[in-house]
Amino acid sequence: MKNRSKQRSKAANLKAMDRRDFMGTLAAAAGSTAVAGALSPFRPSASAETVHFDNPPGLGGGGPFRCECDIRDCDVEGEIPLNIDGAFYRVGPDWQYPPMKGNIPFDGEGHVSMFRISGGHVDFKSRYPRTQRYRAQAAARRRLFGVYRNKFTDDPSVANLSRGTANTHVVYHHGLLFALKEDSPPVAMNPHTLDTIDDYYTFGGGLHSLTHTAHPKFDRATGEMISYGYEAKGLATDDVYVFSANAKGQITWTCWIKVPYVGMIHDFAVSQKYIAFLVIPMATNVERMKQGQVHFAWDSTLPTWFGVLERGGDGKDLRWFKGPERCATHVMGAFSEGNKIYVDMDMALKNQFPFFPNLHGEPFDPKAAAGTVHRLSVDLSEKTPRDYNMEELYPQTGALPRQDDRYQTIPYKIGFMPTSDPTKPVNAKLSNVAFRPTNSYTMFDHSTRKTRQFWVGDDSSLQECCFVPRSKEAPEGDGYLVGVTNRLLEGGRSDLLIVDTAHLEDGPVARVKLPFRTYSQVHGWWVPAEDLPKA
Ligand code: V55
Ligand code: FE
Repeated sequence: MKNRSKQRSKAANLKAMDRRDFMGTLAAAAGSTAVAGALSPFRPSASAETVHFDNPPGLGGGGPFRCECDIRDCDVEGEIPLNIDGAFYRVGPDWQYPPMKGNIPFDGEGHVSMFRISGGHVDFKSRYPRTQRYRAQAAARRRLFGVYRNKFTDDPSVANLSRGTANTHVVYHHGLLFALKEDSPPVAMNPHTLDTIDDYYTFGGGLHSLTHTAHPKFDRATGEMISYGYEAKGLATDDVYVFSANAKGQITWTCWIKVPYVGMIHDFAVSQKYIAFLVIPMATNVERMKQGQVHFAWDSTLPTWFGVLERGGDGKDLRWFKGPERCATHVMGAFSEGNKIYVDMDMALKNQFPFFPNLHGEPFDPKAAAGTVHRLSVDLSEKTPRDYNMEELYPQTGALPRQDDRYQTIPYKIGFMPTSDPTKPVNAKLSNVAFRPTNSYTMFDHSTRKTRQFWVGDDSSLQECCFVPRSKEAPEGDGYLVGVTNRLLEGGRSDLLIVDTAHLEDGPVARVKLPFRTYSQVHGWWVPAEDLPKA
C-alpha cells in the first residue's frame, strides 16, 4: 500500500479516496444487509427496508430534494446592490422518508435554507432542523410518523415525541432562528450555522401551550414578538394561548381564550391595540383522524368567526363576529384606528387546499379557491354588531401576501403578493404544464388602491417573496423583493431573484443561480446583518 501510493500522483490518491468514501456512503445509504457489514460502520437496524420514493406528494413538483448543502459564492447574474446586507431564510417541506399513503405535502420534514447576501456576494446553505421527529426517523432509517397531524397513524415508539416538522415558517427573534409548525413549539436554530439549538423551545419554560403558530408578529417599537398557539391544550381542544415575549425572549403577557369551533387558525392579526383571529371551516375532525385521515376536513356548513380581544388584557373582553363560509389563511397587514380594527387577508369562497378533503363530498373547485385581497373590519365601539365587515380590495388572484415587515402592528399602505396574471403568455414549450404558473409579484398601495407588477416572464413560476428595505430608515415599501423562482424550461432549476420595488416593471436587478431545483418554500424571512448575533 505504502509503496504503491508513492508511485501515484497526489491527484490519483485523492480520486481513490473519494471513490472509497463514496462507495461506503452508498452502501450505508442503501441499507442493504449484503454489503453494509463489510463496507460500512453503519449497520442498518433489523427493521430497515430499502428507501424508495414513489412520486410522493409535493409542493410545486420536482420531488424531494433532501440534500443539505453549502455553496460559497453563488453564481450571480446582474449586480447585487451593495446596500443589501443580511440573510434571506426560507423553509418548506422536503420528505425525509417516503410518506405514508394518504399523506399530504404539508407533512414533509422542514428544510431551512439561507441566502447570506453581503458585499455583492451570496453564500447558500441548507439544513434540516433536527426535530425530534427527524432524529427518531434518521436513527430508525425509516418513517415513524403517519399522516398530517394525526398521532393515531404513528409508530407506537414515537408516542412521546413532538410531531412537529418545523416546515412552515422561519422567523428571527432574540438571536434565534425559529423554524415553525403550528402543531408544536418552535425549533430554535443558530442563524449562522443553521445548527439546531433546541427542538422544543419554550422561552425558558414560559410557554404554556403545546402548540405555537407559524405566524408570530413583531412590534418594531417595543421589540416584542406577539404570538399564540391553537389546540393549545392538546388534540382538538378549543383553547388558544395568546402571549407576548419581550426583546430578550421572556414571556411578559399571556391569556387563554376559547374558539367557537375547532378549526385551522393558521395566521392572526396584531395591531397596536387589538389581536384578531379568523376561524375558518377547515375543521379539526377527530373521528376521521381515528380512521387514518389527516387532521382537517372542510365543512362547508360552518360559518367563519372573527374574534377580537385587546392586547395586554386578560382575554375576557374577547368578542366573536360572524361571517359566511370563506377560506383565508394569511394576513398581509393589520392596524387599528380608534376602536376599529382592519385586517387584510387573501380570501377565497371555498377550500383552497386540494389535499384537504371536503367533508360533504363536494369536488375541489379551483375557481372558488382563487383568493384575492380582502379587508376585514369591525368597530368595537358599536355595542351590537353580529357580523364582521369585508371588502374585496383588488381583483388580482394569488396567495402568500406580505408587507414591509417593519410595519407589522401599525398603519401600513404597501403590500405584496405573488399573483397569476391570466393575460400574460405561457411559453409554447410548456404546453405540458397543467397549471398557470404564478407569474408575477404584485405591489399594492392601499392609499391609492393602485397596483404595480413584476412579471417574471413566460417560462418561470414564482414562490413567496419577502421585502428587504433599501436601508434601515427607508420609506415603507422602498427596497427590494427577494424570492425563489423555478425556471420551467430548465427542469425547474431555481434562481433567487432580487427585484427593486422602485423599478418593479424592469425585471430583476440580480439573479442568483442555484445549480439545482430546490424544494418549494412555504414562507421566508429577511434579517438585516446588523440584527444578527456576532458570528
Ligand atoms: C398552511 C401550511 C401548513 C400547515 C397549515 O399555508 C397551513 C398554510 C406547511 O404547513 O400545516
Ligand atoms: Fe403560512
